[in-house]
Amino acid sequence: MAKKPRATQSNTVTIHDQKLHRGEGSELHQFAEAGQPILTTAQGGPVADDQNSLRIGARGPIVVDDFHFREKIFHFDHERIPERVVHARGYGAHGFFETHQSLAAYTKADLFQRPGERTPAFVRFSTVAGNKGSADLARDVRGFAVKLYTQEGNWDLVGNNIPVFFIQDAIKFPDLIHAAKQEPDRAFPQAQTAHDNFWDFISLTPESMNMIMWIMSDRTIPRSFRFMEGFGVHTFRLVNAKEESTFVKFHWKPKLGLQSVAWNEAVKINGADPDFHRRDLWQSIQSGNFPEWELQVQLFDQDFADSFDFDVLDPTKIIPEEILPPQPVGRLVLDRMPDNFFAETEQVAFMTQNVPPGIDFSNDPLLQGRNFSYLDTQLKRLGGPNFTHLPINAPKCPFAHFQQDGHMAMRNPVGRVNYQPNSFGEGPRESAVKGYRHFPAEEQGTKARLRPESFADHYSQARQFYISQTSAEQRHIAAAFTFELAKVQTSAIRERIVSHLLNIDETLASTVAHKLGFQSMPKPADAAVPTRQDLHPSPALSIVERGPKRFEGRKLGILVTDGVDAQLLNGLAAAITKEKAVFELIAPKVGGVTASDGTWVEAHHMIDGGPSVLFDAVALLTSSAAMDDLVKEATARDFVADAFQHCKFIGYHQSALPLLEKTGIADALDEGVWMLPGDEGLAAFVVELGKLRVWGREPSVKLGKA
Ligand code: HDE
Repeated sequence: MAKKPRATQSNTVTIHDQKLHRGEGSELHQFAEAGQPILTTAQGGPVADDQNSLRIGARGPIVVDDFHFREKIFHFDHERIPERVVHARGYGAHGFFETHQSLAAYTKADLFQRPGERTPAFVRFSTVAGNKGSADLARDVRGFAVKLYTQEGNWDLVGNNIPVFFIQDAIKFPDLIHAAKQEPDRAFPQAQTAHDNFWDFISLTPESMNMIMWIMSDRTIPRSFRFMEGFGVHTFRLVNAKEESTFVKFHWKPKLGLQSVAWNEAVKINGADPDFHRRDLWQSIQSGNFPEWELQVQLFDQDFADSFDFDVLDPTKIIPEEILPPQPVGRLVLDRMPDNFFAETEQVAFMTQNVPPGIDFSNDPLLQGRNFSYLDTQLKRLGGPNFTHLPINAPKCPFAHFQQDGHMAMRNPVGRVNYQPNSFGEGPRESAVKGYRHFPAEEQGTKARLRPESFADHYSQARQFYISQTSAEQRHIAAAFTFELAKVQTSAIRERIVSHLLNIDETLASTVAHKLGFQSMPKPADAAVPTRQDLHPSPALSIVERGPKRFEGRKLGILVTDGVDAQLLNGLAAAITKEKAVFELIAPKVGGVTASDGTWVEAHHMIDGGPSVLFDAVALLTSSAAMDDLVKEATARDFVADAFQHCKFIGYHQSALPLLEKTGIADALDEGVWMLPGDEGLAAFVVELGKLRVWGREPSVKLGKA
């Protein structure tokens, strides 16, 4: 039987209340007997009436005998577990990692031995500061946590979409996070760093300057999880079968290139679709467009580490790819959404200390601190030590140990023996050959609370990041600093940040100071080490330089009206599909429109619910007859104005000219605004879309010339 009758059924049940309690041929029973399973309590007892609690008389009190009611409400009351203290809002998917190049020379880790080998994977992306229900497009670092279910146990590479971090020592993590999250007395702002506490802490923490440049760049407003890089951040070790160690940094590179949104776009997306990133991942996986990343490794030895300009143990520094080119190892593909968000994405427990034999840690103090933290956090969040019994956390390789009992134990040792050594020859034993052996690094030194001198340069790489950006990206960084600091009420904090910026780039500092209305410039911040001017720009640090070459994987929003030229619409739809991109139709009414050939075209959105910020480019396939009404729609004008302001490509049917005029852009049409089908044809338009943005337009849009 179809699901729909349930609602009707429940009404019927309410009306026939008395009849049900007597159990006389209740309709619920008829329903269940017609093919659906019978509803039961968690103990398996069949339920006769799930609509009314047990009471004395129709208007009398509820009685404690109602074990079904008690159990149902009890369970509901306990549905929530503590959200993650950081990275609370996240979204995950299943997939696999496929090794392409054997890394056997560097590591004995089983998953890297054989080209072609696939390892099951689960990945969770997240924002850091916001609570579970916050919006996707907050300006924030994105978590990029990968669990690989290897044949030698789970390997968790718990990374971010930015290769550096704010702090050099894990002991500062609670301070950083307290300052970044909502202020404790007022509980706002949520999911935002644009407030006094955050910038106060940052202004007093010069080691965060490199990270701050990344945070103020468009890296923190990615267009999609699918178009961002992931980084292991720390230096790790690979250890091979001869027990030789090589240092390594891990990078995930998205196959479809990097892409971010504009800040003004992010602000609007958060209102139009707070689940923008979730929906994007869901839609692409459900439609078979599986996101893919290449795993690349930067490998180096102690000699390189000794000769490198910065300390490889300092997590606020990168090793530029131009100095140490990363090598491809394999690919990560996400091809399946979880069956249940809570069971998998919420309960997945990532832990940096989960490493297989052949992968080891370096002395990065942040990494070592993390290795402490992640086990604790799972105990608190998941309520007991048996969280590895949850299917999402359980290894997918054979495992055997004597850990037993505890809350929710689902697998206890079988048999008499639960210890070793034992004289019965029962149970698992350790293996000196196959077991994990920590790299026998020689360590010595004085026990003290120390920070190495080699961690002291806080500005040089921040400067290098800035000078590696295109001019559009540099403008965005200046605008982001201005936006954030304009929300800071304490002027001394604003000044302190500008004093740091003076050590990074004077033009950036003065632009920000000017926009904030400073009367005079502060002095540059005291620097332990002067900023190096000799570091070369690293194009790998620019999103625009690492953008896609094609429109593949992107989304075109097509605004249609009654009378839309059917041939043009079909042609554009075909060209977009051929490009492996997708399109959605936006219409004055969500039902749809009648095309020029009389066919009915269903729309995906009404204009109000489908603003152009949700799309990578737009097309206006209107008709003259519909124009009078359309130009009067504020949402239609916003659709065009925003697309133009956000430097997007716009294709239009000539009938849409009045809409361009009403929007005030008819005089400003540039190479990004195409009349369709145009002389060059639709295929040429779609090729052009691969550029994603007309950055040359941006200065004029900002000056309000348009
Ligand atoms: Fe985390 N971090 N972190 N972190 N982190 C957590 O673990 C912590 C750091 C990262 O999708 C927590 O299960 C400390 C760097 C991701 O479930 C917690 C320090 C990087 C996720 C924790 C750091 C990360 C977390 C909270 C300073 C990038 C989400 C919930 C030393 C390389 C994983 C949880 C998921 C989550 C501690 C710094 C990435 C409290 C103490 C650096 C992607 O254990």
